[in-house]
Amino acid sequence: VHKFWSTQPVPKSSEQVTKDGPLHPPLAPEEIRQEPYDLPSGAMEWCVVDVESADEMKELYTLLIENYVEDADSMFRFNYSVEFLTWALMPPGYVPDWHVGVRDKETKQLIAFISGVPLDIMVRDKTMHMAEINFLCLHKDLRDQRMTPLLIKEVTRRIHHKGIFQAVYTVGKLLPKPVSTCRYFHRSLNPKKLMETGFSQKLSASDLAKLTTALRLPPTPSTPGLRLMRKGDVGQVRKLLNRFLKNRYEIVPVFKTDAEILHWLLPRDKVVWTYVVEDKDHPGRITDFFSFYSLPSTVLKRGTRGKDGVKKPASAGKPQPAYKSVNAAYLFYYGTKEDYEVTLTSSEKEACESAKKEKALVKSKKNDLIKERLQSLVADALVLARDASFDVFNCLDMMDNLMFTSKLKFGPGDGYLRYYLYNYRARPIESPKVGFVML
Ligand code: EN5
Repeated sequence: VHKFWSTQPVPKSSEQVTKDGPLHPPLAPEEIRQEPYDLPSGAMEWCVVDVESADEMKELYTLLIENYVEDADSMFRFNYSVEFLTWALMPPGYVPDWHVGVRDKETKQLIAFISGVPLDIMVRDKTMHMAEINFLCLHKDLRDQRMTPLLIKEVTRRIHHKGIFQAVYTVGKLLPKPVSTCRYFHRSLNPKKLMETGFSQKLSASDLAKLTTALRLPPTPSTPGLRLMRKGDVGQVRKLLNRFLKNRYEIVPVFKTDAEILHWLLPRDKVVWTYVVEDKDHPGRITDFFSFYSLPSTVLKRGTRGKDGVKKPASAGKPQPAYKSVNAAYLFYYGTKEDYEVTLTSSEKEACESAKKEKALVKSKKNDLIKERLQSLVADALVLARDASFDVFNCLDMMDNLMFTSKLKFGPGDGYLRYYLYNYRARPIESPKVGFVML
C-alpha cells in the first residue's frame, strides 16, 4: 500500500512502538550516494533555490501559492509570503544545498520544491541534530508521476552528506507512522468575514450579531509590563523558553544559541510578533513571553456549507465574496516562569493525610496558576492579533494550549497536523506533550 514509505526508515503503520531509537545507524561516507537521483524525464533538472535572490524567492512563492497545501474541501490554500519564506528557510546554520528545486529544462520554470533546515530536537531526553523538512510542493500538472519520492530521497541524500541521519516533518495526511497527531483550533476575530469566506459556518443575521457580541475582546491587553520583544531580551527569552519546553514536553527544539532565538522570535514586520512581560518589581527581568506568526490563506471558492452543514452547489446563494484571503495568526512559542509561590492554608494541610498528598496539592495549585497566566497571556495575544488586522487566531491542541482554548472561545477545526520522525522510532506522544511548532 505504501510503495515508497515501505522502503524508508520509518515505523510500519501496524507497528506498536515500545522503545525509542534510530532505525539504522549513521551511514559511512561510502554508503552515501554521490550523484543526484535521476529525474523521471530528461525535460527536468535539479536546482538550488537561492534564498538570497529576490527573484528566486518570488518563483518559490508563486509555486506555493498555486500548488501548496489546501484544506480537505479545497476552499483555502496556504499563502506564505516571500518575507515569511525567507525567514523560514534562513535560520542560523542553514544549508543552501537543502533548498532543493526542480525546473523545466526548456522554460526554466520552477515546478517542484522541498526544503530542509538544521535544528536540534530533544525527544524524551535524547537530543539529536536533525533536519526539519518543509514546503514539499509539486506543481499540480506533475502529480501522480512518482516525483515526491525522488524529492524526498534527494533532500535526504544531501542531508546525509552533512552527517545528519534524522529528520522531523509534519503533514496533514496520515502516513506511516505519526509520533503524534494534533488538531487545529480556531478563534474568530472577524466572524463576519470568516462566515462570508466559508471559513466558518453560515449564520442568520441575528445569530451573527449574538456571536459578534460573545466574541468581543477588550480594547487593550491586560498584562502589566507587556511590550514587544527587543534584541536585549534574547538571552533571557532563550533561557526561559528552553527551560519551559524541556520541563513540560516530550518533543522540543533546543535553542543552542542566542542567534537562533533572535532569528525565530525577534519581531519581524508582517511575519512574526513576539511580546515579553517585564517584571515591574525587577525592571529588565522577563517573566513571560508569547509569539505568533502570520500565514494567510487564499480563498479558492465560496463557502458552500449551509447552516445544516450540507454542501450546496457552488452557484447557490449570494454573489462571489469580496475577499481574496483570510488573514490568520498562528500561535508560535510561549513560556512563563514556573516558580509560582504556592502556600497551603492550615485547613488545606489538615485535609491532606500524607506528605505525598500535600505535594500533589501544591503541584495542582501551581498548575492552576500557570493555567490562569496562560489564559491572560493568550487573551492579550488575541487583542494584539485583532489590532494587527488578523481575522482568525489559530493553534493546535499541543503544549498547554487546551488550558486556554475553551475559556478563550477557540473551537476545533476540521484539520489535523501529524508529526513524523525519519529514522527515529519513538513511542507515541500525546498532543499536549508536543512542544515543537512547525511553520
Ligand atoms: C507543512 N509541514 O486543513 C504541512 N486547515 O482546521 C502542513 N479549517 O483551516 C499541513 N474545509 O475548520 C497542514 N473552520 C494541514 C492543514 C491544512 C489546512 C487545514 C484547517 C484546520 C482549517 C477551517 C476551514 C474549513 C473549511 C472547510 C475550519 C472552522 C472554524 C470555526 C471557527 C470558530 C470556532 C470553531 C471552528
